[in-house]
Amino acid sequence: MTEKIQILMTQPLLQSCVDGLEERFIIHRLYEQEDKAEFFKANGKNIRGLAGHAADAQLMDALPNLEIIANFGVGYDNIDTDAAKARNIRVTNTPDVLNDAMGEITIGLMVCLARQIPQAERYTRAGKWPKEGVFGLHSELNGKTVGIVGLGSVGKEIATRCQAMKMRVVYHSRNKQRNVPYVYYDNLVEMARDVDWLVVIVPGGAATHNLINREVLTALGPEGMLVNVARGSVVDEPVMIEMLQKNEIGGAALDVFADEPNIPDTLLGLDNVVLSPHQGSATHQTRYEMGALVVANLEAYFAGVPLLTPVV
Ligand code: 8YV
Repeated sequence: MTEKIQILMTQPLLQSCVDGLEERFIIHRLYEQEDKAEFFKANGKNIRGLAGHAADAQLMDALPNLEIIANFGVGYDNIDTDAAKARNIRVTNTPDVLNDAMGEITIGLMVCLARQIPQAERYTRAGKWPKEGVFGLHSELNGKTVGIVGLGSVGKEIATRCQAMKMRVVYHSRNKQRNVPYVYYDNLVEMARDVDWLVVIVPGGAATHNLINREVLTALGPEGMLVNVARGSVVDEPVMIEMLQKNEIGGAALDVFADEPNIPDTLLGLDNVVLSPHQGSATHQTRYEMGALVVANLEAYFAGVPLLTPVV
């Protein structure tokens, strides 16, 4: 009987994913190791695969026989792909299976922000309705223009749902896409100036760091609404907070933050924001599919068949 391949889990993962991994591989849990240096000394050489959300060059060096990193997530900005390439390590992610969940949460956040549902809920629970009267009026999505920053597979799901909300959709991305019925802007600032809503869904990483900066937010303006379901790093967070405080942008619905899970107190204290703790893909069915893809990629690699969703 051939020996089971050894896999390192860098973070706790969904139980169905862990079960799938355990069926096929020997699993080591890095997050349970008190003495990591000792752990690497004893096991580092035996580990051939990694499942988790993050891997830097230092971790790769501690695993000299690592062959594949299966990222639990579509975004792989926490994986040093250059370091992986240099060491001949393959990298996979979990695209597409989360597109619908991402589309849904984006619309949910937009409706919450426009209609002030969380604020109204807080008002109702605090018993203010009988004491202070009706909650007040707010805006709606219908008839507004939304600019999508990053029209990838998730961006497209957001776009069709925005159309269902009777919004006009335009987009900005590095290149104009063929067979897309939305107006394209090659200039992000110009798009921000022309839209009521800006929805950010580009990959994280150096190329998009602080893409949504003061100039873009100033163009979006005091009535403009920002939605970030991508990565906290894509928005200049201190600038966004300052502009929200001064009502220089209308509001923000945020699922992602610069230093998760830490959110600045100034942001937590604002009433023109809707905050969500990185819940974009967090549904039972989507996370199950993401976990299954992590297992399937590792299985394919060690069976010597093509990877299902490679990035490197
Ligand atoms: C998850 C994500 O938060 O897929 C991504 O890029 O950000 C999310 O789906 C994460 O990867 C898994 O916990």
